[in-house]
Amino acid sequence: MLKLYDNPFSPFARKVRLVLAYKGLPFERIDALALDRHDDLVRANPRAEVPALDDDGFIVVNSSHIVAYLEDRTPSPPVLPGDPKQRAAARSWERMADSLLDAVIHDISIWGWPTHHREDRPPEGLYEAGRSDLLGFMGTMESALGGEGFFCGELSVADFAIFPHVTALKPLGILFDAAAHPKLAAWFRRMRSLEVVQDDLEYVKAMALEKFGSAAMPYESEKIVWRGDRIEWLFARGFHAWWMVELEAGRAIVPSWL
Ligand SMILES: N[C@@H](CCC(=O)N[C@@H](CS)C(=O)NCC(=O)O)C(=O)O
Repeated sequence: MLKLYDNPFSPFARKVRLVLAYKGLPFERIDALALDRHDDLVRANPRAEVPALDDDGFIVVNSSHIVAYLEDRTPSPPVLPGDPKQRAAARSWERMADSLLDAVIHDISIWGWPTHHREDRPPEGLYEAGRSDLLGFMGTMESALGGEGFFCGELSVADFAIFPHVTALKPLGILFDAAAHPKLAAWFRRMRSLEVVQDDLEYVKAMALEKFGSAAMPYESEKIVWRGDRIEWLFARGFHAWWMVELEAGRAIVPSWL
């Protein structure tokens, strides 16, 4: 059986879980960011990142590569459109979700994580910079969507990649404006009505209760893993000095293939 090095809350793992469920592929989950599974995860992925997929001993890492592998392995139902231009567009939306949406949401949400009880305040202007960039991207999504259907016509990896990030906006106080974003709001409702999406949302909720309900914290609660795009956005918005202090204080880990 397929084995997923997973984390209930990771948007990248959520994308892969949605694709696995949509393709009807059963899989075993390992809560691989739990501290007691760290060594297993590093054996599968030296960068110690989820998701990683183990298909009978063959390991694939990086969510977009896992989705591409699953599409080749089990082409039906497809998560890439048949038309070459729509396929390219779907991959491009996936990349925007994985790089831009993830980076901004990650960087401004740290102070609200249930794992890390930080006593400091975000650097001045960080939340506002993130909010402004996210609102800009919500406008881009609104313009791209039609009145019905999905980002690239049929349901595709574009939708599965974007959806987990969009669920994170409300807790950040970044709301759809029914007047400004009617198509995005309708798309979100459409996504939430899909059975695979509902099942995964139930799973995320159940895991939040299980993992954060007790005093014992299964995950890292001091250090933050800072991957490329997440650092890049901070630097692009002028918060490099704050990040250097994090690094020097030993609160920042930078993943490496080595
Ligand atoms: N490019 C990778 C990014 C994966 C990633 O950033 N995973 C995060 C969780 S969202 C992670 O495993 N971080 C390690 C940690 O927090 O310990 C992918 O698409 O799979």
